[in-house]
Amino acid sequence: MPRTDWIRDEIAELFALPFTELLFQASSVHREHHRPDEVQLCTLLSIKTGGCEEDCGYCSQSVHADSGVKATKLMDVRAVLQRAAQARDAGSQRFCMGAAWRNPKDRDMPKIVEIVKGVREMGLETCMTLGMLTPQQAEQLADAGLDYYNHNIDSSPEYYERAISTRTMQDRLETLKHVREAAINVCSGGIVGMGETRADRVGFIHTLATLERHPESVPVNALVPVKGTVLGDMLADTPLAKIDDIEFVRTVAVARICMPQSMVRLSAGRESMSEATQALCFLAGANSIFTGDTLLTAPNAGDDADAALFAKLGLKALQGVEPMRAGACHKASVAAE
Ligand code: SAM
Ligand code: DTB
Ligand code: SF4
Repeated sequence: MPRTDWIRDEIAELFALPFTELLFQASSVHREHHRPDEVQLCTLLSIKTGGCEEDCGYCSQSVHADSGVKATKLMDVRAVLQRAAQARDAGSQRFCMGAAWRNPKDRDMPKIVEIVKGVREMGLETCMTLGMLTPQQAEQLADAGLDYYNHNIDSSPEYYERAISTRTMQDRLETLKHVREAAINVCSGGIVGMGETRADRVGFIHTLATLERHPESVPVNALVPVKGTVLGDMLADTPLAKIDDIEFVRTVAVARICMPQSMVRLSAGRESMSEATQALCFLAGANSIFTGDTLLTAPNAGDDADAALFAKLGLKALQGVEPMRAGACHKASVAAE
């Protein structure tokens, strides 16, 4: 089991290493646990867009933002399955579905369950991100066969309350607990470049790396600044607050060292990242990306750009990780207790 007793000072020391030393350490850890030439391909679909009552300062889908994103209803099961088939045919391994909800209502659950079952039957790993869950809802998703649940802690506990006021970090951790207890794999990460300090980035990784079990997937998003959101507008007014590329790569490297077995996903923000920065992220231990032209509402790098980058770097798509690996193991250990 990887260590979960990290202290903040140790993580700060990793951040402060000479860049070449940090990358060497991260790359060495990466090679012990993963193939350095393989990257997991995941596809995202927004199954319910906009109109969210939460006030996350980065998000275009909040009713508190003036971003121009139109609210939609939950998509039909057939339409979702069509998009999943396209993703599978384009070589994606995991289909991640997001809903702009504070939490799903119980009346939404039958449709969500049908979607999970349908996507899974196509041979794709399934991931959902629907906001906060009750223990019962987590069980329903587990029974439907959901492989992963994405629920980000987003930043340090200290910075969290500056970015969001309608829920707490503790609420987030509660949902992660329900997901773990239902034996669904955990996907949890956050956003870098929201104007937070390095100490916040230390606190962010510390929170994830000291969970009882590390998340199986750790998405590291670079803020996509959206006009009309609090943080998007703040960055437009104070361009110096924008994160430096090297500091972003450092964050990926430290996440890799502190959570050696997790898949570290280079998530939002790749569209405006240079090939060289992305290459450094892969060297630092990122081994998963979102494919396609769109994330949930924001643009993504796109398949042509990714094919060109993979060809240049000699990277290939990771094939066939056994879904529910960690969850199945956890369920067995819970049953044995
Ligand atoms: N409503 C659900 C929730 O908050 O968990 C699911 C959808 S929410 C859009 C999923 C994640 O997307 C957020 O936790 C955040 O990390 C990321 N995200 C949202 N807007 C972003 C932006 N503008 N730039 C980067 N990441 C963003
Ligand atoms: C995650 O950490 N990143 C994805 C996924 N989980 C759901 C979402 C990125 C959203 C980027 C902004 C948008 O598309 O609106
Ligand atoms: Fe809603 Fe999720 Fe956006 Fe926050 S991040 S406003 S919870 S959709």
